[in-house]
This record gives sequence, structure tokens and C-alpha cells, in this order.
Amino acid sequence: MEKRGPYYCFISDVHLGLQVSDPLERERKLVAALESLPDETEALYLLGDIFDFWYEYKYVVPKGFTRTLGTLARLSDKGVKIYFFKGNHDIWAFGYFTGELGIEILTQPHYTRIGEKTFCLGHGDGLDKSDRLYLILRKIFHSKFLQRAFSNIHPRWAFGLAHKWSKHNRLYRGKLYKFRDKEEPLYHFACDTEVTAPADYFIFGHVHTPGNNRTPRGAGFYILGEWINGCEYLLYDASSDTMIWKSGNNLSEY
Ligand SMILES: [Mn+2]
Repeated sequence: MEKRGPYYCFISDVHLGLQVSDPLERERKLVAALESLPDETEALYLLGDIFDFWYEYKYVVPKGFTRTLGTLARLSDKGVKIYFFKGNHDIWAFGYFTGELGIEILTQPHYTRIGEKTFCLGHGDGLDKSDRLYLILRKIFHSKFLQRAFSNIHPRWAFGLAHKWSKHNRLYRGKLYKFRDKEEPLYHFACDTEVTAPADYFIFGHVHTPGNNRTPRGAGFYILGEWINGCEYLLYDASSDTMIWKSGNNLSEY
């Protein structure tokens, strides 16, 4: 029989907790996708915005997400390596995932060797340097001082504020995103030889519209989907060097 795997899975933008359509159903789809991962799965890369809002305190973590955390714990205990990139909605993970689930937090752009290939990975927010307003906002959200100040607001208010903020999200407002293909700022990032090191694959989330293309240097460029509508994620088979699109909406056997 032909050798298959090891496999590597890439998922982003589940926005767990976002109160749109059926949030619990969305979580069940994610859990089903994680449980259907082939036995030969070596690593799971969570590429940001898995949670619509995650903020942990020194002694307390948010309510909910029990099934997700349980499934991640089971995968981790089974020996699957799990990596987590902070998205623009779940920046505030400070050690709980690492301590409790053995998840390693990575910083974008992260270059890593998978099989014989080099991957460049990240959530994708802020890699487009032309969006100055967003970069300022990002600095504020990542600021240690402001994080400490936010921690001192009673969670009732802190989470209320965050949920209000989240209603500005286009996913919440039902507006559709569009993959801009070669016009995509992240595509320009992947093509820019002055800022990126050579890689065979670039994989990002954030844009909410799945798509792929090739850079002029021949690298595979991939944007993952969001989980309100399409639930598109990727599975990479290192033995055959193939990227497989999957959807949490129709899980089939590998
Ligand atoms: Mn997102």
C-alpha cells in the first residue's frame, strides 16, 4: 500500500462564541473535524481567531468552549503537536493553553520545516504594512500595559465591551468576504522577496475566504476559510507533498 502521511492540519477563524447562526453547532463541526483527523496526524496548526474573544485572567478563563478544549486535550495527550497563533480576536492567551493543553504559541510569520518543505505560517493580520490604522490598533491590543489595565476591569464589563466590539465583525453583520487573489495584501507579502524568506508554502487565515495561488517563485499560497459558512481547512500530506482542502460541513473519510 502507498504510504500516507504524516499529516499536518491547518485551521483558522472558527470564531467560537460569536453569536451568529448556531454557535454550538459551529463548535460541534470543529470538534468533528478534529476527531476525524487521520491517526498519522503529526501536528495541528491553529492559525488564529479560533475564539471570537478569548481573554484569560491570572486565575480565571472564559466560560464555554468545553468540547473544543477537551478535544484539543485529547489530541495533545495522544501526541499530536498543537500550535496556536494569536489572531486579532484571541490575542489575550497568556499561558493557559500551554500549561493545560501543551499547546505551543507561535509568532507570525513563523517559518518551519514540514517534511522536506519550508512553510511560512501566520494569522495574517498586520503583515500588510499598508494598513497603518490597523497597525496602530494592533499595537494597542498587544500592549502589556493596556492588557494589565484591561485585566483590572471587572469581567462583566470587559467581556461586555468585547462582545459589543465583536458586533462590528463582518461575519456578525453577515457581509461576505471576497478572496482578492493576486490583489490580496497577504499575497503581496508572500511575493515580496525583501520581507519574506524563501518558502514552499505560505498559509494564512484572517481574510475569511479560502483560496490558493502560486507566487512567482513557485510557492503555494493558501488562505483558509471561516467557520460560519464554508468551514474550509487544509490537510497536508507530507509523504506525497499534497495539500488537501477539507470542509467541516462535509466530513468524509481520508
Ligand atoms: Mn477572523
